[in-house]
Amino acid sequence: MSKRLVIISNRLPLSINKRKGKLSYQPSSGGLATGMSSFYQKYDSLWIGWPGYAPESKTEQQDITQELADKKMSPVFLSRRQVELYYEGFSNKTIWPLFHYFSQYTLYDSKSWLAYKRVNQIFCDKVLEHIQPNDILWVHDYHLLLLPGMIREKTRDALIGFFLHIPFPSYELFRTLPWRQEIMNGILGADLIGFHTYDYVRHFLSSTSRIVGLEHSLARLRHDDRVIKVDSFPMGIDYDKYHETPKQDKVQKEIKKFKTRLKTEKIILSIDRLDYSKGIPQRLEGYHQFLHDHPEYREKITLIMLVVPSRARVESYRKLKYQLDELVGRINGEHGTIGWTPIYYLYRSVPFHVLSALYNMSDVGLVTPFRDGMNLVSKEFVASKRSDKGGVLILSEMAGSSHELGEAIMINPNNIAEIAHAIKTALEIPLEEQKHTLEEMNLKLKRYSVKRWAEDFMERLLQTHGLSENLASKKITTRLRQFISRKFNESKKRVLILDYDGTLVGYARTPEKAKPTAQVRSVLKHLSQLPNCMVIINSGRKRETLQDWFGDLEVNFIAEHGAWLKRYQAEWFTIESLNTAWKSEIMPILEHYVMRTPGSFIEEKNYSLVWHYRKANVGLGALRATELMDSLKYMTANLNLQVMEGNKVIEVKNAGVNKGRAALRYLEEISADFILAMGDDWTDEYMFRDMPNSAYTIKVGYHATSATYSMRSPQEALAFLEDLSKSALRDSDQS
Ligand code: ADQ
Repeated sequence: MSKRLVIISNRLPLSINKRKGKLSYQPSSGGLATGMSSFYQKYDSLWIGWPGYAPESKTEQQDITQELADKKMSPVFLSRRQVELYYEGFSNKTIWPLFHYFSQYTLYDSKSWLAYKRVNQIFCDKVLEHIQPNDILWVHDYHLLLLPGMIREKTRDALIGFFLHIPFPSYELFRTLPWRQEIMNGILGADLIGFHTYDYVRHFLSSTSRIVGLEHSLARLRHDDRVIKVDSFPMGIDYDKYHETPKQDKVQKEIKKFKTRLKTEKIILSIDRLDYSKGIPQRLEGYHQFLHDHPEYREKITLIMLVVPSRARVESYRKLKYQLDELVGRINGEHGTIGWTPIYYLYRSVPFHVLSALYNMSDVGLVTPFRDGMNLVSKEFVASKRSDKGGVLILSEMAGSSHELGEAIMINPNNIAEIAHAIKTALEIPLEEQKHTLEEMNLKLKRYSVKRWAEDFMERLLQTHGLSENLASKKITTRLRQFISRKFNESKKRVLILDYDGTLVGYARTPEKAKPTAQVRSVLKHLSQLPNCMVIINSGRKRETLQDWFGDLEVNFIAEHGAWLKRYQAEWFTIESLNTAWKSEIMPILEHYVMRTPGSFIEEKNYSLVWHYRKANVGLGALRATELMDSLKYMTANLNLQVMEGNKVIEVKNAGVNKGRAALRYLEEISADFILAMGDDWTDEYMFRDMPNSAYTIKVGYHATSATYSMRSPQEALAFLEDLSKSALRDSDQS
């Protein structure tokens, strides 16, 4: 079956109007719709979303559904109340302000949260109504943060991508949301989570670690036996459209018209949706100051300010509108002359050819948001320029696009004087320099267009799903379990090599809690008492600890990651005599890190030193661990030592000592016909790799591994071992 792309976003890419009792449908040519257009040919497709229109009757609703089905769209109809609470409420009064760092506008209202959940559920139901086995689902933006998780709950195997078009805030802000855990789980339902910039990726990963306790490795998370990839995909624009349209006669006519009317030498352009995140008042203040500081420019320049009405039912937006009206009036009143208006202010949406004319004819693009996920206006301004003419972009460093358009004049939107100064600089940059800068920026925008962006996202989504499938393929099945159990019972000489922490028990935060439970001891006892069954506990723990916990059982030991061995009823011994003089050199480094990382501590073992940071602050611990790894690698280069990173520990020990080598020492002495090795962390990989091909190797936890099979958790591992001992007993009773 061929693949189908299902796009799910708050709004469908069209608007519906009713005039004289007749419905009309206008497609919207927003960036997203353009980005997706290349897939319409490649895949069959469907777009699910709210049509932004409330049908007046059931029949009208059916007519719209029918009409949209022909356009490969499926509408989600919302009641007036739902729009008020979910869209204007939770989406635009909670998530939008908080994610843009406007905590003063953020409302924490449980009623709108419930409506948000409800509407996400309605979207989910609509998706489930349409979904087919091979579909690729791509969920968009902050209105649908819960949707990936809701879909995942119903269809474990769905392939889901999620892209957030606005910033993801730092953990300090995100944590203020009372519903942070549910929102996080919602997003984590996706296989691929995309943001515009790497900063947002970082913020998101910091929240997953602190809120859900998920640690990433190279921005990959393992969650619920899936691999989730988090990555940045800076959204582009339809470059050719913006670059070519200004050539059209219609646009050129528009430009002429504007120029004759304005009569000034230079034009500065400001275009936004009406939003407090866009920094429009500060921009006006900057322009005001510029006019004040440089009277020589009066009557020579005009600022065209185009503002698109938006979210007019939300109070903070209405207030902003009054503020702008007042500011524009004040500046025009103060500086204007008969025949010259400093600010040409339009509060409306304009057709594309007018937009294109404005972009093309303006000398300076002034883009000063406080926060902006990406900001397409800055890209559109650059792409609409032809390099033979020139043009200068002034851009806020808080816009996502500032990462790509580094050649622009960067400003801090809170610094009015800097904005004023940037305007002066922009007006005076020599034409040659302008052309060169534009060329550089145009090149980047052409290369990473919105189509490339969408293709890139889709390609990565399919790859990530492949990783999950690979992981899933190692998952042990009931049949395999039974097979191993049968082999175990049939064998004459059986060896079980078992790691302890993370394999038989979960990781404990205190030494007291790390002790073996009665169940663990009982399973080990029964296994070790089976005829011809050798049990080896292969742990990183100190030999004294193992002796203390399991010394009374008929088990064998490997302690300290292979430095010490002990056969049942025999003495501890080392494989070779190891030199530990290096400890005095390494210890001061670790002590330094203990001082710098509250909560961390050092454990000294006979042949190794371990720095533990499980109890340190998560972010700080990870940061210090990276630093420590770097300095240790440098320090140990000539010392025949190895530095190993385990689960929240860094261990330094003599090279050549590892769990695999020690396990082989046992295996060399007996000819086993059944070997089972189980472990969970990085250090156990040595053991998995060194085992003979005939051995059954099982990784506990769904992580990348060289073991043949994976199991979910220590509970599952313990239950498996318990079954093994019981079935062996049954088997021996019967024979
Ligand atoms: P927006 O906040 O809407 O988008 P932006 O990226 O600048 O901000 O996109 C605005 C779009 O509206 C542009 O394509 C622009 O051409 C168009 N537009 C603006 N004024 C117009 C007018 N008067 N008439 C007609 N069209 C007009 C959100 C995030 C951004 C992110 C985008 C895409 O807030 O950070 O870049 O999504 O992910």
